[in-house]
Amino acid sequence: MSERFEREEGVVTETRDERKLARPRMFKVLLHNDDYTTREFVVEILIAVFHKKENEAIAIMLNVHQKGVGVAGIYTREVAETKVRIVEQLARSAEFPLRLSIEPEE
Ligand code: TYC
Repeated sequence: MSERFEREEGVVTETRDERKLARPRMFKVLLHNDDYTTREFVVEILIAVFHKKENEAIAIMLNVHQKGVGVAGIYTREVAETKVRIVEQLARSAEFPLRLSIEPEE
Protein backbone atom coordinates (compact mmCIF):
# COMPACT_ATOMS: atom_id res chain seq x y z
CA MET A 1 0.00 0.00 0.00
CA SER A 2 1.30 3.53 -0.70
CA GLU A 3 0.30 6.92 0.61
CA ARG A 4 0.84 10.38 -0.87
CA PHE A 5 0.46 13.54 1.16
CA GLU A 6 1.47 17.18 1.11
CA ARG A 7 2.92 18.46 4.37
CA GLU A 8 4.27 21.75 3.05
CA GLU A 9 2.77 23.36 0.02
CA GLY A 10 4.33 21.90 -3.11
CA VAL A 11 6.26 19.18 -1.26
CA VAL A 12 4.79 15.74 -1.88
CA THR A 13 5.99 12.91 0.32
CA GLU A 14 5.38 9.26 -0.53
CA THR A 15 5.54 6.48 2.04
CA ARG A 16 5.35 2.72 1.57
CA ASP A 17 3.89 0.07 3.82
CA GLU A 18 6.68 -1.07 6.17
CA ARG A 19 5.85 -4.74 5.63
CA LYS A 20 6.55 -4.38 1.92
CA LEU A 21 9.99 -2.86 2.59
CA ALA A 22 10.80 -5.56 5.13
CA ARG A 23 10.18 -8.51 2.77
CA PRO A 24 13.48 -9.49 1.08
CA ARG A 25 13.92 -11.29 -2.24
CA MET A 26 14.15 -15.06 -1.67
CA PHE A 27 16.52 -17.54 -3.32
CA LYS A 28 16.19 -21.26 -3.99
CA VAL A 29 19.19 -23.41 -3.09
CA LEU A 30 19.35 -26.10 -5.78
CA LEU A 31 20.98 -29.46 -5.26
CA HIS A 32 22.38 -31.18 -8.38
CA ASN A 33 22.66 -34.91 -8.94
CA ASP A 34 25.97 -36.66 -9.63
CA ASP A 35 27.10 -40.28 -9.78
CA TYR A 36 29.60 -40.25 -6.87
CA THR A 37 28.15 -38.46 -3.84
CA THR A 38 26.50 -41.06 -1.62
CA ARG A 39 22.78 -40.95 -0.87
CA GLU A 40 23.64 -41.00 2.86
CA PHE A 41 25.82 -37.88 2.57
CA VAL A 42 23.06 -35.95 0.76
CA VAL A 43 20.49 -36.97 3.38
CA GLU A 44 22.91 -35.96 6.18
CA ILE A 45 23.50 -32.46 4.79
CA LEU A 46 19.76 -31.96 4.19
CA ILE A 47 19.17 -32.75 7.88
CA ALA A 48 22.18 -30.90 9.32
CA VAL A 49 22.33 -27.79 7.10
CA PHE A 50 18.80 -27.46 5.72
CA HIS A 51 17.03 -28.66 8.92
CA LYS A 52 14.88 -31.27 7.15
CA LYS A 53 13.32 -34.21 8.99
CA GLU A 54 14.79 -37.55 7.90
CA ASN A 55 11.75 -38.59 5.80
CA GLU A 56 11.70 -35.23 4.00
CA ALA A 57 15.49 -35.33 3.45
CA ILE A 58 15.18 -38.79 1.86
CA ALA A 59 12.33 -37.58 -0.38
CA ILE A 60 14.35 -34.54 -1.57
CA MET A 61 17.47 -36.67 -2.17
CA LEU A 62 15.49 -39.25 -4.20
CA ASN A 63 13.81 -36.48 -6.22
CA VAL A 64 17.23 -34.97 -7.08
CA HIS A 65 18.62 -38.45 -7.86
CA GLN A 66 15.75 -39.10 -10.30
CA LYS A 67 15.17 -35.64 -11.82
CA GLY A 68 18.74 -34.27 -11.78
CA VAL A 69 18.01 -31.18 -9.69
CA GLY A 70 15.83 -30.17 -6.74
CA VAL A 71 15.24 -27.50 -4.11
CA ALA A 72 17.01 -27.99 -0.76
CA GLY A 73 15.48 -24.83 0.74
CA ILE A 74 14.49 -21.19 0.14
CA TYR A 75 16.30 -18.38 1.97
CA THR A 76 17.45 -14.78 1.74
CA ARG A 77 20.50 -14.35 -0.54
CA GLU A 78 22.96 -14.16 2.36
CA VAL A 79 21.66 -17.30 4.10
CA ALA A 80 21.44 -19.22 0.79
CA GLU A 81 25.05 -18.32 -0.11
CA THR A 82 26.28 -19.30 3.35
CA LYS A 83 24.54 -22.70 3.20
CA VAL A 84 26.03 -23.36 -0.26
CA ARG A 85 29.54 -22.54 1.05
CA ILE A 86 29.08 -24.79 4.12
CA VAL A 87 27.85 -27.76 2.05
CA GLU A 88 30.58 -27.30 -0.59
CA GLN A 89 33.17 -27.34 2.22
CA LEU A 90 31.67 -30.49 3.78
CA ALA A 91 31.50 -32.19 0.36
CA ARG A 92 35.10 -31.26 -0.46
CA SER A 93 36.27 -32.59 2.92
CA ALA A 94 34.48 -35.88 2.22
CA GLU A 95 35.85 -35.87 -1.38
CA PHE A 96 32.40 -35.78 -3.02
CA PRO A 97 31.75 -33.69 -6.16
CA LEU A 98 28.31 -32.53 -4.93
CA ARG A 99 27.21 -29.28 -6.64
CA LEU A 100 24.74 -26.65 -5.51
CA SER A 101 23.48 -23.41 -7.05
CA ILE A 102 21.25 -20.47 -6.17
CA GLU A 103 18.30 -19.17 -8.19
CA PRO A 104 16.04 -16.20 -7.42
CA GLU A 105 12.43 -17.10 -6.69
CA GLU A 106 9.88 -16.15 -9.41
N1 TYC B 1 23.06 -40.12 -7.50
C1 TYC B 1 23.71 -40.36 -6.21
C2 TYC B 1 23.90 -41.86 -6.02
O1 TYC B 1 23.22 -42.64 -6.64
C3 TYC B 1 22.89 -39.79 -5.05
C4 TYC B 1 22.77 -38.31 -5.12
C5 TYC B 1 21.54 -37.70 -4.86
C6 TYC B 1 23.86 -37.49 -5.37
C7 TYC B 1 21.40 -36.31 -4.88
C8 TYC B 1 23.75 -36.10 -5.39
O2 TYC B 1 22.38 -34.16 -5.15
C9 TYC B 1 22.51 -35.52 -5.15
N2 TYC B 1 24.80 -42.22 -5.13
